[in-house]
Amino acid sequence: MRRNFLWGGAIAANQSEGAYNEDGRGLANVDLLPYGEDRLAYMSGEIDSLELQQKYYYPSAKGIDFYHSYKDDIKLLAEMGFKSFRISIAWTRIFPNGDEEEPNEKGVKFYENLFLECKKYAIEPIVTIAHFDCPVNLIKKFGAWCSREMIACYEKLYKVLFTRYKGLVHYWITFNEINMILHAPFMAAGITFKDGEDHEQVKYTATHHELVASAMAVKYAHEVDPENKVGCMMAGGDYYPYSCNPKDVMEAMNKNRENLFFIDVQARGEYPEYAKKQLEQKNITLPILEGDYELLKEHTVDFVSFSYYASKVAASDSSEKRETAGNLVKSIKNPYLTLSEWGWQVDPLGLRITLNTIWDRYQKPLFIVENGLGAIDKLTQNHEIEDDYRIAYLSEHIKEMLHAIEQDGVDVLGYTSWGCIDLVSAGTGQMSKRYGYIYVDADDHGQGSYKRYRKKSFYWYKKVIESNGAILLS
Ligand code: P53
Repeated sequence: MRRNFLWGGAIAANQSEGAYNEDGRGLANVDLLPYGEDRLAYMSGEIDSLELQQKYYYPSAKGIDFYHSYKDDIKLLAEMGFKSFRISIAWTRIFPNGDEEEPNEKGVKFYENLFLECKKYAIEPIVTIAHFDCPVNLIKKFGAWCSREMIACYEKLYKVLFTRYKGLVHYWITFNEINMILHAPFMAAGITFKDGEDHEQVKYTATHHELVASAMAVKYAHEVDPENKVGCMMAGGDYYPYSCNPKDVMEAMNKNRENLFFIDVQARGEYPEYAKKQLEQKNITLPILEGDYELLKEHTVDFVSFSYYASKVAASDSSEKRETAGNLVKSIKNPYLTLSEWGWQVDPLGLRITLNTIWDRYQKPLFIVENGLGAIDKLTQNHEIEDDYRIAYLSEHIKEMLHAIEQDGVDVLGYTSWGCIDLVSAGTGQMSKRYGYIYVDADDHGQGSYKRYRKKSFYWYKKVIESNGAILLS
């Protein structure tokens, strides 16, 4: 176990800040995801408009009002003993249209103040540069990441961040869940499709641009400050074969590669042969320019981070097997596992397995930057929340992480559980799908006092951090 293990929690700008049009902030793809049944269509790029519409309620507009309450919120995190706090930058606070010459000073200042607040409590910020955000102007102008022009806009963004926050931030993540572009292209990367377009071609074109942008960011971060550590981030969780039928094993291997492909490029610095072959077979051509391969090769990431909510199951013939509900990343139901209230499979041992898979493949320090249970909480009249189910979920998962570290020798930098303070769900737009140690009094329609209350898990996690995890193993 590392001496300075980075215990903490994670949030993202668009799910927490709110204040979507304050202090010069511009509109982003993530603002356009409505609450309700049309949300999924929007996430996947079936969009009828790039404007906000009267007929919808947009939960990100208000978030949990973190933009105004961050000082009090960070104080609560400090009370739990947080060593780290993962946040993300709202791109359109820094560059409202994405292509201005100069950044929006008010936006730059907001994050500076936030980092100073963290510093006050010796909390290390872990900063995701793009957690799904893409300025709407760049979608209209260029078609987002489908265009190479995006790289220069992203470059502008990270240059401001690395120079202005030098010394305040040491851990950076270039793109949140970079593989999510395959499953929710509009939410993850601002991608919309034109009629007749080959979706896979579009997605892998955008992917190449993101991978190049990511390598450029790594390069620049190291130039500005050799203390900077830059990581990639994938939506993790291994696929298991449904059975020992070699066909199922092969299918699981392919499914795993579909996700690991991104990290193979970011951590090893080259397109793996299997990916080149598969893209070729699908007639997909990558928009590779001279110098791209060298850049990818020379500027690999310092650490590999990932989210883990569940393992998944793959079968060569899935027709007769039941799929699980709820998650964007499809899986067949695993008969050995229970499900969360949202139909996500619960598999603590799967976290140890996933850690080992990634460690064996890359031999770079790992960081679990998301993990947690989305569940319904009941606020009692005394403002108490007895979230024993969450404590059970988290302790089982953290225990398996500790086993991976202590018994398997996996190098883990830290653990930031998802939604340490309740926030808007990315998948559903709900507030009622809660992950936090801190309850936020708000409902799915934006009604409530927005007051914060400590849950039972708050006191539990404080003890976990205090003991550096030891209380879970005794
Ligand atoms: P929610 C599923 C759907 C959307 C985003 O998800 C996802 C996933 C899980 O892989 O990824 C991450 O809020 C994401 C967070 C998100 C979290 O999972 O749908 O990085 O932004 O909130 C949890 O329950």
